[in-house]
Amino acid sequence: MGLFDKLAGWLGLKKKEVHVLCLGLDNSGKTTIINKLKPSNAQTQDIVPTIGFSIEKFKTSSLSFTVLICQAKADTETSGNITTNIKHRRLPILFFANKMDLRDAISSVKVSQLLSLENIKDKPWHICASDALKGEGLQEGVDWLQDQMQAMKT
Ligand SMILES: Nc1nc2c(ncn2[C@@H]2O[C@H](COP(=O)(O)OP(=O)(O)O)[C@@H](O)[C@H]2O)c(=O)[nH]1
Ligand SMILES: [Mg+2]
Repeated sequence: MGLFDKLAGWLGLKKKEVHVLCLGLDNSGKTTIINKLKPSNAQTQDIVPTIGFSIEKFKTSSLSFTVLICQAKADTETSGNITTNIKHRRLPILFFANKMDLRDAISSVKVSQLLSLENIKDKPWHICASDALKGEGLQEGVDWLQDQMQAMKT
């Protein structure tokens, strides 16, 4: 990082850039969640099914996020490569138990039990119940992710 970039960072003009990988079943609401995190004038009105993968960006008060959204069909291969890549790193994992507004939705506690999240001991993780249509629960998750990312050295 050059001196100018560092100065801009110290002055709060330049946000720290972080990369996030977004994985989940087809139709689970990944694109809707990311879309809702963008400023309202940048949000898309019609969300179309993601073909292959999509790169999205949004900002929080102190970070600039670049999100890679993988389509679930491609996920097996991609996840394999990624798993090898991140297995030994203490990267934070944020889970959204989305579509909580649906009548038969199960609670985030139950979701974490079903996924055995308590077995994840080597990475910080957090689960939020969310309703991406209304935008509920998203901020809580992103605030957690922001704290985790800021705590990381690089
Ligand atoms: N009821 C409900 N529908 C949702 C929610 N989040 C997304 N959806 C809908 O689920 C469908 C799939 O969403 P999309 O973001 O394309 O899923 P993706 O395949 O994971 O990117 C769309 O019709 C969304 O409007 C939610 O929290 N509640
Ligand atoms: Mg999508």
